[in-house]
Amino acid sequence: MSRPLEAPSLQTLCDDLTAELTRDPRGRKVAALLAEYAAHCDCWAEHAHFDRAEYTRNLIHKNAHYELLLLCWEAGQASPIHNHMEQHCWMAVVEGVVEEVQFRRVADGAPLQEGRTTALERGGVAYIHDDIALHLVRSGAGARGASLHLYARPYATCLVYDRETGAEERKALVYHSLDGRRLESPVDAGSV
Ligand code: 2CO
Ligand code: FE2
Repeated sequence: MSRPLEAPSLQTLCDDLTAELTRDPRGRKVAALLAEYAAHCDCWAEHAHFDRAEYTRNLIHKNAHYELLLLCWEAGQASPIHNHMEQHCWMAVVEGVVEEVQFRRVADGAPLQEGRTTALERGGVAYIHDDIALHLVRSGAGARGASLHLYARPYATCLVYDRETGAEERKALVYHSLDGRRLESPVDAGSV
């Protein structure tokens, strides 16, 4: 049966992602599913919570196969340089411009080597895995941005890296909202 022409709902997207990642843990169709949704849908806005203090991680859906988050970046906010704990990571921009800067470790104690920078607009999708690079993500164009992030499988901690020394440190990841509800204080991603 052919697909309806109207934009898919978040529920439809999550169902499609579950079906795809159950069938293929490598998720070869995930980028196309996210791109279609990001280009045409606005219901991610129910999960948008911006914060001047830090970028926010808003949980949309989580199961054994993946977690889908909306990340909200105020102008000038950036993540630390980090890895993805051997998991697959896709990012699809839904508002503004979101930039990815890649980094590579070259030697113990040496500064990280900066790689390519990619700026994505609405509908643009990026994929990263530890085999490709480390990265940081930030808002671009001097304005706020928002992006959907799909991690397959879910992970609750990651390693963050000092740009000058390459030293790594484990960081616990948090959620700032669940099902669209902003939490008074962030919760540990491992507790949900
Ligand atoms: N991985 C970071 C996080 O989940 C965001 S950068 O995109 O993967 O906070
Ligand atoms: Fe990341």
